[in-house]
Amino acid sequence: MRVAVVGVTGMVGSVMLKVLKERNFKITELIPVASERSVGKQVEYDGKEYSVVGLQTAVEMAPDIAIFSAGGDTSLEWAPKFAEVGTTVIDNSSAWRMDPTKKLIVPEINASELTKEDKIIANPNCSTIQLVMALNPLHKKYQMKRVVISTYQSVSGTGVKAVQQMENEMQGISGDMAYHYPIHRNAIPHCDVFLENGYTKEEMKLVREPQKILNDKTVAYTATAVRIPTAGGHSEAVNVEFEKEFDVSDIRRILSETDGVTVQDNLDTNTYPMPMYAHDKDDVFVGRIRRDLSQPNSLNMWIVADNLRKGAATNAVQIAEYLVANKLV
Ligand code: 2RA
Repeated sequence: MRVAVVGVTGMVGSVMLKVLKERNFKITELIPVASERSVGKQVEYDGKEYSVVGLQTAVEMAPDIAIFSAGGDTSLEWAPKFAEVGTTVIDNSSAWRMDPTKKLIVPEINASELTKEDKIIANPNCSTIQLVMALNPLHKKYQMKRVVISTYQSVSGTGVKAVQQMENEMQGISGDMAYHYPIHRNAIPHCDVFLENGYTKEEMKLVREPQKILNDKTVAYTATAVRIPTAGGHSEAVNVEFEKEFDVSDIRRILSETDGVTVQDNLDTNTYPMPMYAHDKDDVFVGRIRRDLSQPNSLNMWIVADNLRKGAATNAVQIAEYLVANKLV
């Protein structure tokens, strides 16, 4: 496969290369793509050096697959140009996610929707992916009614500038600010931009994307997204109300048997998921599973995953693997 990685110099882009190598994705030619200011930089992949090229050059090379992590504006402008030359685009930005003509894919849930005609495929938001990985098997058996999510999101979700701000503040160094406020020893209830309805864009992703991925608009979602000074991954406190009565031990069994999900839930040994231990892993970790004593048919759980891996790069590579395995590219 001739594979372009667009946004190769960013945090997700570098994790993308790592995951492609780890999973031994069969690449005959890697095309590292970045903005004009990075053209010519050298990128090492699988023991070989590759020169970064610009977007127009990459389009003219017509790769089989282009995995984008370069922001929504770049994707809106350039994904269609790649598609026109026959490239299948897997995009990590929010640009195409809610477009009714585009598929929003978590391979373990809805990869079977994909066809040869899908030339621009949307990768869901990181906090959405880890959420639906846990919700999907439970929804199938107990039919969700309403989901309340509070997220505790790593600074790595914002990018290099935010990680640097946190590290500077930890060392008492002043520097560029990725956020309006200090993040060290703080929690900022403001991920992405505010909308007219008082939610942030990040929160509305958690309201809308799960309905599309699980193909069920009858389930109501609400969310509060908070940035906290961690570097390992995103955490979510999730409350789910089901239509049907459930047994907590059956919830644990279902999650334990779900590919891509690891249950870490033993209060006797203080076992529960934490971002520090989810870092650089591909599974979605679920713990603190317990009945919500305040209302019938309701459950609380805690979900943690590495937002750069299953939340972005690994999910995108898994989509590419599915496309190749099913001869859709
Ligand atoms: C964040 N999910 O964490 C968003 C974008 N990566 O900021």
